[in-house]
Amino acid sequence: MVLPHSMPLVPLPVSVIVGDGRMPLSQTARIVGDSAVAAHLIVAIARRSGIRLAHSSDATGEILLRIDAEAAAPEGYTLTVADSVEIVGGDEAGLFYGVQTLLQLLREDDDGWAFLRAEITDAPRFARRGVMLDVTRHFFSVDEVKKFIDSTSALKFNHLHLHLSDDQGWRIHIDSWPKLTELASSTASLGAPGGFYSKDDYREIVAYAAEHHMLVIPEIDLPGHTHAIGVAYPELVEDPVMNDSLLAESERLGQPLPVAGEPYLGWGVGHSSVRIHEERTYDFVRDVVRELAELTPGPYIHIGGDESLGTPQADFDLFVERATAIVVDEGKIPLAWHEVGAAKDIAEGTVGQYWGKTTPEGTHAAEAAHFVERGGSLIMSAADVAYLDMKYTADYPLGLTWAAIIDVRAAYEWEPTEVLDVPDTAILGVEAPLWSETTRTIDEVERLVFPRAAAQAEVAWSPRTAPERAWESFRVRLGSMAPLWKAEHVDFHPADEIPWSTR
Ligand code: TNX
Repeated sequence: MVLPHSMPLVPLPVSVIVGDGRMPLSQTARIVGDSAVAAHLIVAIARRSGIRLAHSSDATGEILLRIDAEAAAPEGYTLTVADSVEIVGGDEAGLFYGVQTLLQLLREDDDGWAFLRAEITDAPRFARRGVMLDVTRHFFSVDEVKKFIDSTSALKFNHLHLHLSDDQGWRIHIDSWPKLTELASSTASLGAPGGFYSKDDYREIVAYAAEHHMLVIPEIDLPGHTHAIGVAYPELVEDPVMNDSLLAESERLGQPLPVAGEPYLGWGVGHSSVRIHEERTYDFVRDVVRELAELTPGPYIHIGGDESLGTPQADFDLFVERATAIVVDEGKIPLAWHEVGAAKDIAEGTVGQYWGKTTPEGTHAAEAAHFVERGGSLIMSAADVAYLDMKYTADYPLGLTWAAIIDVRAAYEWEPTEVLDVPDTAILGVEAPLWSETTRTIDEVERLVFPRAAAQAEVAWSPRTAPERAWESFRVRLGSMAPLWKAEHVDFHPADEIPWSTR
């Protein structure tokens, strides 16, 4: 009998027929086909096994890679491992994902390296499978972001949301407002060094992401989370407005309070707002959105909209209505955190990002639903399951706890279409955010992201009703990712819940 979790694959493919035994990886095997994906496969196999395969110079070889739009859905693929390997992608992305699956089938046993035999047909459930990296609370270099792209694209994530501005710093150069990076980028949380991306740096990230079939979504958080803008351009930002939770948390954590015009080193939220009744503010928003749109091949610009706690509701509504319209004017689709759905006249088609809990509280569900009423759709980032910055256990050294303590099982066991009362078709997919208040290095980021991002990858990719789309199967399959992560130097949290395998 074939055990349900007998193939070490995450996310679970649509259909897997387990084959008989293994196909040894021979030093002389040659790869035929599309060169970008082939080059990627050669490097990845070499890093895992030390065996460096060659690219075939003619049409013959043992590992065949090709694209056939008739043979598989967009982003889908078929993969056969028998006496040779064949991967047929429905498109480039599909071929890339087929290669990721093949790398999971590559295993070392007592007889050496081999591919497990299988016949797989696969395609994603949701078109949008995202991760977010907060580069404001702590800054991560271009190379670190590339490493993050490597490790998340291997799980078939196809969007990278970069949170580029917040109270603690502005991280992308804007030609028309140069003081943003000159004066407001050099610090981060708790005195950590800051940093920013030049436009060339940013283009390099976008291009690298594209090679890994990820679209970059830039976020400029507005109208709140804007203290840093005021460090560069004081005329654009109101004086800080304290709230009780900011005061209490700053006291508890021994963090400084925000002071107008000075870099903010704490991580309290809700104290800042741009000046909503100044026309200059909208010149600023338009310039920033225009320059970001020029750098962004993907359709979305994210304008934030969360936690504007000191902003009167009428002002907030006015601002987000104007800001979403500006994004549309500049040729992009606005994306915003769910609070923006409180405003009646947000631009039609604005996409909302829901970050409330799996049981919605207060006005969150109604705000999210309003995006759908305006012809938009939703991305699900339910904070009590999908937030990668929550602690695994109460005593875990990294992370926060405000939304929940999220062990791997909790991260896995949720259903994105069952949180809100909207049609299933309104849900574009899932995004797992990593907020970086507590993560000073990319290794620390990885320890929060892995393995829980793999849970979100499966929620977003795999068919909802497959028998193996269940915790008991997942935990065993997840355990088999350890040797792949080790080979790629991905730092992961070896959670007790998972039977980690060594090869
Ligand atoms: C809430 S989620 C925030 C962020 C924090 C995060 C920490 C959201 C849209 N806003 O400003 O970094 O909590 O978990």
